Amino acid sequence: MLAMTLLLASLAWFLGAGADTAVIRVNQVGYLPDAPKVAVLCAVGSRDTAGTRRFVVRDRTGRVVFGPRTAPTTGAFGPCSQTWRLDFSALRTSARYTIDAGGITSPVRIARDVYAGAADTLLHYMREQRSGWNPFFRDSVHRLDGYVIDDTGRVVKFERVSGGWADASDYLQYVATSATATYDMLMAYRDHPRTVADDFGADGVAGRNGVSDVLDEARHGVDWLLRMFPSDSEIYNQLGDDRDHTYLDLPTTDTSDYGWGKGKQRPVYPCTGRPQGIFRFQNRSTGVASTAGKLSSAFALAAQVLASHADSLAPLLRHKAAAAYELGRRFPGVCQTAPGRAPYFYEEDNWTDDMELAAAELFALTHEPRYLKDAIEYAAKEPVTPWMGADTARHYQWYPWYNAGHYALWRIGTEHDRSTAASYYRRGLEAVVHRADNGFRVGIPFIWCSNDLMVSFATQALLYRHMAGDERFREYEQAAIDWLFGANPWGTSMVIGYPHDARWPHDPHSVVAMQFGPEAITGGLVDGPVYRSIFANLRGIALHHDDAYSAFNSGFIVYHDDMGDYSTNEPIMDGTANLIYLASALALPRRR
Ligand SMILES: [Ca+2]
Ligand SMILES: [Ca+2]
Repeated sequence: MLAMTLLLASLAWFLGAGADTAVIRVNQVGYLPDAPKVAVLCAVGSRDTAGTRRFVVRDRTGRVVFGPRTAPTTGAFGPCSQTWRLDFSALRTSARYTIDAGGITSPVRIARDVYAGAADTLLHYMREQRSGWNPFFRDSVHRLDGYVIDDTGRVVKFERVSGGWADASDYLQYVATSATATYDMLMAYRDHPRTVADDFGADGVAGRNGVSDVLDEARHGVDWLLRMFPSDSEIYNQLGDDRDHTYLDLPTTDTSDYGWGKGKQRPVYPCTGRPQGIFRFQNRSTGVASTAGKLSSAFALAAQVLASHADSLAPLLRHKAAAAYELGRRFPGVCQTAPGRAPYFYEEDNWTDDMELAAAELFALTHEPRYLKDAIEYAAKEPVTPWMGADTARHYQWYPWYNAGHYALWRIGTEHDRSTAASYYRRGLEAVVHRADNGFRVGIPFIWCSNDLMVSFATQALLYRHMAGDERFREYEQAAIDWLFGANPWGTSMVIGYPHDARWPHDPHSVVAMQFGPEAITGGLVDGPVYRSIFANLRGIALHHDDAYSAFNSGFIVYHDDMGDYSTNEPIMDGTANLIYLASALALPRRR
């Protein structure tokens, strides 16, 4: 009898625990009326996971407006011992609702304008990251940049390269990520010019200047990229190195010492085509084209966009785009970032993607046939960005995360080129979708900066849908967007401060956030979840407080809203810019 009582008690506890820890995860921003709409029900640690689940959607008065519907099980994923996809796509009326699956509930919103202001919010983070004059601090940041160094670290000369953006919560700066970010924002302006506001001036200070704020920010990037390519024969690739990580300072009072005094000049690494690293570790650089191609792409698109604004910079950009491209032709191969004291660097292994994008944009700019021919040839060398379909990849091994060159080629090519470019995207999407047979419909590898991959998958899927008129990946495109804004095991948006009334990262790896509160870096996209093995093996990671998400960190991937976890909770500049394009594509044009 006692045994039976204990058995019943433990059974009751188990069922109770299962009910207590089942959660509904949704896109907290909301859903567009014509988009797929699927919430994910996730049971954690419960054995009560068999069978279908019934759910309804209620309006604000509690009236059932959708369902009951039955959701089939979609298997275990990460911490979820079982998942169910609660598909309410057929509900298209704009309103606020509650999804209810047997008493487990979540608010949800449908409206045409759910993404209004999204790109503007992301741009807040870009402005906060500015080097040179910084509108957040209202002060100059790293104005002594920098000393160009040789392979041994010896100073060759001083070059004025202050400007650009800090890459993440450290203050290193890279042309690879900055040129890609610049291109992404130029592309957002070109394709969706009316979805971003004009609330800030060119210097990032509040006040209109008659220019879209996304174009203001892109132009800030262009200015720095020009400084990093001052002559037509030498490209500078990187500003600072990981000696930056010694101190936790604000950018305005950075006391990093590169051997020339605390807070003084920072080293400028040129692209040499040779392995670099002045201490124990070296990168595996083989050429210049990966960086040259990105510079050329940003300059060529900026020349097109700024020419229509009668901007006096346009002729120079046209010249620089061609000059950078010729350097890439002469020195094929990759120009990786340089490690300092730690073995980490951006291990980019591909460069034909960068030259393809440059060639396509140069053709769009000049209409010279040789550029179109080159773009087609480069495109065929790497139809699919290789992380797509893979389990893992090295840090920034395949960068940019999606190949905007195929879309650029589609815009300028013949019917045959267009269908080929679309087929390249389709192959990549198929490879990811093949791995996405889970309740969250995600198939990316959870390497460091997984959110970058998620944004890029969604962007490639969105572009492909536009290019081919083919909806077959729509559910997966939406699932990636939903993941970024809360339809993930942790139920958190991956963007700091957005949407403001939802769950988002409050304790990011950032000195600025630590000193001024997380709202100071509103708009920053954090790295996102990683494989447990990555978190366990990176150097210097220790959580600073108890893990609020411990119940959801029991699976193969982990995410911590904790300052101490630089692998999952550090905002990233290039990822944020990447998301600006996607956000601008999802938003409605503004009324002027
Ligand atoms: Ca503006
Ligand atoms: Ca590349």
